[in-house]
Amino acid sequence: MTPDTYIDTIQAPTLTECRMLIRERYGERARILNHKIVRSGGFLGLFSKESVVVSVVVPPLKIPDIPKSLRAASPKPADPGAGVGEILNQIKALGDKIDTSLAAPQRTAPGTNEHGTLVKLGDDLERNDFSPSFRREILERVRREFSLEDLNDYAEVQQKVLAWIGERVKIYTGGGPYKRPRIIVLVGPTGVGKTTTVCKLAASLKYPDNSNERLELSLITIDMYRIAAAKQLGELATYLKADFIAVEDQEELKKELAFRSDSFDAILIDTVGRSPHDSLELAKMKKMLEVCGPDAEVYLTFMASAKYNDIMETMRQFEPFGYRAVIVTKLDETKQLGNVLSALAVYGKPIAFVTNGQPSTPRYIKKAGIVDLLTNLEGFTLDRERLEAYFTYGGAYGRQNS
Ligand SMILES: Nc1nc2c(ncn2[C@@H]2O[C@H](COP(=O)(O)OP(=O)(O)OP(=O)(O)O)[C@@H](O)[C@H]2O)c(=O)[nH]1
Ligand SMILES: [Mg+2]
Repeated sequence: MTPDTYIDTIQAPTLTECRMLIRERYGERARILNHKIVRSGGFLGLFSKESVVVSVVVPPLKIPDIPKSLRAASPKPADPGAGVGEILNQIKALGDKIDTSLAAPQRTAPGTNEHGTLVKLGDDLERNDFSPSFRREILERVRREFSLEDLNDYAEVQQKVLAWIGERVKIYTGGGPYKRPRIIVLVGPTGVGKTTTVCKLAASLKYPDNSNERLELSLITIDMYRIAAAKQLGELATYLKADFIAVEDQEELKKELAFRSDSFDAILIDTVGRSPHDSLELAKMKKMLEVCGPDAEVYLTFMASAKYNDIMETMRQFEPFGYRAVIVTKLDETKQLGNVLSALAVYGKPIAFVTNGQPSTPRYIKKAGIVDLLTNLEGFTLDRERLEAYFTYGGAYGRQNS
């Protein structure tokens, strides 16, 4: 590199604005090497703003010994040809200085004509663990519904994509009016938080919102051998002045349910965690739960951090239980939710609750809400008011120009 060639960094809210600044400052001679998305400002990770940092190679005004190809204004990666070795070293050093945790891809992927927005969007979706087919579907729709010019507005593309993702997820609104007693059953793989969630549900049912009413609850576990579960439920039952019993088989469950049919408002049943691969045990448990009757509200419980394929397998294998909705646990343990949202979109199963903390108190369980779920997506800046309005009244994110 000649002594006068140097690297500059430009920061602006969007890539388009960076380009304008570069052109203003250097005309056509500066070359974009890479761009990265960075976040700045904000409080506790909230309200921070994304901006784009572009690094450019600025050659001297007279550059007789630099190959012609390097002078092109198009943002191709640096040609590692004659005389640019040093530039590459500088770029490397520069790369270390820029926050790469939110690194965006090259605007134009090498060897493709893909618009930078599509490349970045694909990356953002991948970073959030959306399944490959879900990502493809979203990118196809963006290609179809956005003009090349509109693609330059990444914020707007994001809002629409958020709306489309939200459209694919159903929130459980069902239930009520319930037959008394309500029978609530939680099934799911081992260790996902079923027992803890039963406790949270019981505690929130006991003291309904905005009411002085106190419900009569019964807690039943069919997990007799799990001392910890029995202890957890037993202690909660004492605290809530609820009934608690452990049953061993279908006969016993049937008898105990019949015995309780008149005296309780709700019966919550905690089940043994079962691997979705253990078809035999799953079939046994399904048989046992048949005595709960067709009105029983069965919920499938799984963890937010489970892999997409595992969630798909779980949803498939537990299908025979006729679960009405899912409960997604341990939202506090992951920043990615695309896995969950993609699987829910494929299965069309509604989501009823999310849990977000170990303590067995109602504070750590919430009714699921679309915009809340979308808020969990990393790298997406959400216009909450607009999305809330969209999901309440519909319409604002339809096809462009229609
Ligand atoms: N971080 C976090 N941990 C949770 C949450 N819910 C449950 N846990 C923890 O997950 C672990 C397993 O919880 P359990 O309620 O015993 O899970 P389970 O599904 O009943 O497990 P098995 O009965 O063994 O299948 C415990 O350490 C819980 O404290 C949650 O929302 N967030
Ligand atoms: Mg348990």
